[in-house]
Amino acid sequence: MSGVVVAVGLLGCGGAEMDLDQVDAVDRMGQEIVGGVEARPNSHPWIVSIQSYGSHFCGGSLVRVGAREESDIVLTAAHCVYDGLSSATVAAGAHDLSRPASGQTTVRVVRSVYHPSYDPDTTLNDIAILKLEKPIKFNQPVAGSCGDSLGMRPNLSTQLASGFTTTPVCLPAANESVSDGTMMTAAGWGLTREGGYDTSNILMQVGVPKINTAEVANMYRSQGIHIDPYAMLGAGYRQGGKDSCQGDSGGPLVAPGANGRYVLQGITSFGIGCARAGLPGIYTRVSNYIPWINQQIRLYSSSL
Ligand code: 4AZ
Repeated sequence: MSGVVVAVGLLGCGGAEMDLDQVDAVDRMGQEIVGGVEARPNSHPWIVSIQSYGSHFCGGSLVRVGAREESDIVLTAAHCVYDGLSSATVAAGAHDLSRPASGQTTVRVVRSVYHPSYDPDTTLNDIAILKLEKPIKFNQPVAGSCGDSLGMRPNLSTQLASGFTTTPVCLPAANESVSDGTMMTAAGWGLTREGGYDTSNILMQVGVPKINTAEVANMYRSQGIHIDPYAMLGAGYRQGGKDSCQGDSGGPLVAPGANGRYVLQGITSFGIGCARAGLPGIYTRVSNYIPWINQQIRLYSSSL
């Protein structure tokens, strides 16, 4: 964990008793969301829970490594792996970690590689890849695609029953930028309140708009933290209340791209506290790292 990282949470979780209509799916992320809510199962089919001895500690995202409908590469945050991994596994296709569903797969992590310029003091370049012992098979609706979410294509609801649970997220174009105000969705099993003790068993999500980077830099400058405009992006609300938190690190921050497919614009990285006013969540700006990501995939994937 970085020194500046403090526990944050997806606030105001809905609880497992909510019915599906009240649960925010990724397709509805443009709407007003009060705190975080339980994710509709399978609406983040690229998300994985990274675990040590079976306990969740960070999130990650499955990415496509070539033409095959499987992947052995997960993107996560460098601070998740910087101190080394012990008996690390990833769970894909998961929703309630306390009740593994039939579509859930757990695979061992055989290697982690963090960005060579990752700086644990400034959290700059907070990105890493995990190589899995064996590839996780996709069961997505459209071969060769990425970023398909049930939430955004409700007519795929029959796929839910047939186990549409694992799909790679799309990567942004190199240096692509996200417009200020764009609504994005962060998801994870992290703390549901700042200072909380247990991470969530249930996958939660929260909608957070992108905030202008100069403004984010100003907010964090008063805390002595430098926000690099190429390497980081900030998302959240000036008044606080909705955010990612400790344990969500490494997980996805997605925005719909052209054609409606979900693009991994951010990797949950750090913040001061969780959901505090004037201190939005900071995410690794994935579009700054496309050549590095592609190089790691070529070096480490066995599925190419
Ligand atoms: C953490 O400690 C952490 N609000 C992750 C995300 C945020 C803060 C802390 C952003 O892993």
